[in-house]
Amino acid sequence: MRRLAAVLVLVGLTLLGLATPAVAHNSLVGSNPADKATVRSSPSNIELTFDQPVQKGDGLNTISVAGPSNTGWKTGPVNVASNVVSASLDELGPAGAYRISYRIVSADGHPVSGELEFTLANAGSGTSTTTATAEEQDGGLPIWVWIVGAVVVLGAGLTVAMRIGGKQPR
Ligand SMILES: [Cu+2]
Repeated sequence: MRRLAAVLVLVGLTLLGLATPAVAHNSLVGSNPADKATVRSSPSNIELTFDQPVQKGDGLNTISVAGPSNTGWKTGPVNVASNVVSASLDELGPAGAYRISYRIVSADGHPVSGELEFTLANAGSGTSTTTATAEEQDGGLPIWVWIVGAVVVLGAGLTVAMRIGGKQPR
């Protein structure tokens, strides 16, 4: 019975922990271009609208655009006007699927990132800046994953060492 109570408390705390960020963090409520939209020509600006104000600051908020074949496309400095985050966009190139990746700092100080997609119907005259955005790799794995990984590797190493040690009769 005591164990069951402990499990229920744990489940309750876990649910609370999962539910809290959704309430506190900013969430995207609209954009231009809209997610999954098809645009006739290259948009000159990207605009993301959130449900709460976004924190201003140098380098705090980023918007990047990737195109067909993992090409990168140049965006201007990120502007924050209350709950709207925007950046200018240089002319795009080939027609096809483009992806907008953003990372912003919520009103509560936590980072929020996400992606939107749009399709360019008519090719523009622009040229891509880079292949693949470095942005995405650095946001990938939180530090604790590396720590847990290191502990697992260490544990496995110790187990192997003890087994080898145990097999030797001398
Ligand atoms: Cu938060």
